[in-house]
Amino acid sequence: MKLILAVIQDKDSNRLLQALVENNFRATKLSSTGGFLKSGNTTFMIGTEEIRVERALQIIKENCKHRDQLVAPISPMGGNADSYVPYPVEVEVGGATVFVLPVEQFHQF
Ligand code: 2BA
Repeated sequence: MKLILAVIQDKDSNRLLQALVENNFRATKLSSTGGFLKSGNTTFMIGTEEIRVERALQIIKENCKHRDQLVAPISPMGGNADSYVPYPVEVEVGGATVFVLPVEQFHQF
């Protein structure tokens, strides 16, 4: 068994959940926060047989889009002013950031 952890954008989360359920995947949707943008994103936990991992990755790919997002400047507040960027910067946010982990044990009590 494998555990897929997928960090995706909130905007894609309902569509992805629906597609996973339609394809008989079991998934848990968690609210998460990206360390860089410090804004909300969504993390999916998907436990599945190894043989179905490729199909799950395909569904994630089909339902999650790259988008550009503006990062507002943050005051250095006593930090190093050399690295301070006084204007908003555009970053491209994935798609999906996906980890596939081995599952040592799986229990449902
Ligand atoms: P955030 O950490 O909020 O990052 C949002 C986007 O900002 C990233 O998109 C990337 O384009 C940019 N970014 C992140 N760190 C950066 C840095 N040090 N310098 C310049 N730009 C930077 P993605 O790479 O698509 O990541 C989307 C979200 O996926 C991340 O949100 C984070 O929540 C998660 N993530 C990405 N890589 C991860 C990792 N190695 N481990 C855990 N979570 C990760």
